[in-house]
Amino acid sequence: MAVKVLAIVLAGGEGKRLMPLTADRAKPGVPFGGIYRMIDFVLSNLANAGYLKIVVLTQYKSHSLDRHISKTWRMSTLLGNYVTPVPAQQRLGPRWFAGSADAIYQSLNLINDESPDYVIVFGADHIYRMDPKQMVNDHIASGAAVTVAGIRQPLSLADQFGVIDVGADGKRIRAFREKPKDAVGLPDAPDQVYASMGNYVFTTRALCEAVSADAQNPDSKHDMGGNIIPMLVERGEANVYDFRDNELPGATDRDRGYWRDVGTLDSFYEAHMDLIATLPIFNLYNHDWPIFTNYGSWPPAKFVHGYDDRQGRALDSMISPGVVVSGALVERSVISPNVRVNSWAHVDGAVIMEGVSVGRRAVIRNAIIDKNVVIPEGAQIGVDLDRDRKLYTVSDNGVVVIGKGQRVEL
Ligand code: ADQ
Repeated sequence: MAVKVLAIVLAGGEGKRLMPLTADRAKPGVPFGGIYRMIDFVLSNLANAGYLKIVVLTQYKSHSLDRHISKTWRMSTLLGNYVTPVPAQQRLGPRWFAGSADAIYQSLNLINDESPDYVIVFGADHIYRMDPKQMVNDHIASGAAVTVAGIRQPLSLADQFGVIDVGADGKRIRAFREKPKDAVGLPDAPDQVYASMGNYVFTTRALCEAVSADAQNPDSKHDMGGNIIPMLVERGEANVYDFRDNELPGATDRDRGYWRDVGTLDSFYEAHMDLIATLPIFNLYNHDWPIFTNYGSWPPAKFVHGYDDRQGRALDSMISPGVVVSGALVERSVISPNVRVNSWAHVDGAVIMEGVSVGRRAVIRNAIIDKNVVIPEGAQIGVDLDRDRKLYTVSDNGVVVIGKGQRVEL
């Protein structure tokens, strides 16, 4: 008999370090790569693997995320398939920001209704391609209670991840520490740690028991990485699945094993720059493992007024439908639908979201511009960072970020 699998996507993250992009939307709902939202990556990975019973647990400012899910991820219900956003129900009392394990505890009824053999619990804010079926098969073969996806990451980032210590067999997790400040490197790579990707496969009964026991513990933060995984590691019931073992159809030598936690403005920006290289570090043009989305009915992008001293063109960039580049030059940028770039403007190294208008002679350099911002004629963004710091958010690496609805001064 076929194995029954339910997928739970944790999409309640607040994404404080992505402010102002998360000022009025949940982190998994932040637009990414011109036409996508972050959550499209995990949902596409699940859908491509044939896992089509998906519960998306939302919480923080989930309105635009809910709208995107219901618009984009409507499935045929004929075969019992669904992608359903489920808001937090606060069953543990009125503590709005109880953690991800609490979110699952509150959703036990959904698990009971489906009675799956295994439950996939994946995060919603990473940019990557992965075939989860290979991880599920690995989990089933091992007989573990939980399998955690692991990937090598720089030691300097250890305090942002769950850090995994594996036994001699390379599979059983000996110790798991959530965001340790004093991590040490791996024996064969002192500048790296083995990090949890925040993606888990559980045997259903083990998950239900673990979150139920955790719910009774007043000292717990009710967090998957902070409490549930360490609990199962202590019992010797947790395994790791090495992301390097995931074989993806259509992957190139360059983008095999690509995974980015875009938790900060700089990592969000850099992940966009990974898309636009001639041989991209992350290749969106892999049709064997498509990333699905829905961005409305825009006409094709258009480039006009490329004569006299005007340019009317784009280079090393991804330009979405509905964009008009009129007499302006766009370089090294990712531009979302319905953006207008006017004559003599120069956009270089920018991530520009839907509906932005860039006025004549404006200059935008190394910047992220959120939806519908109006850049007035002659404005300069990313040219004088001291000035920008007084008006906008500027990341550690000097990327200028202008939030949705923010007014741009001349
Ligand atoms: P973080 O991402 O820092 O670390 P967390 O903030 O709990 O952990 O977010 C994990 C996922 O759960 C995200 O997709 C988030 O949107 C979601 N989420 C958070 N709180 C939620 C809630 N109350 N309801 C629903 N969803 C919620 C985690 C792991 C680490 C691992 C990193 C990898 O804890 O061990 O290394 O992911 O990025």
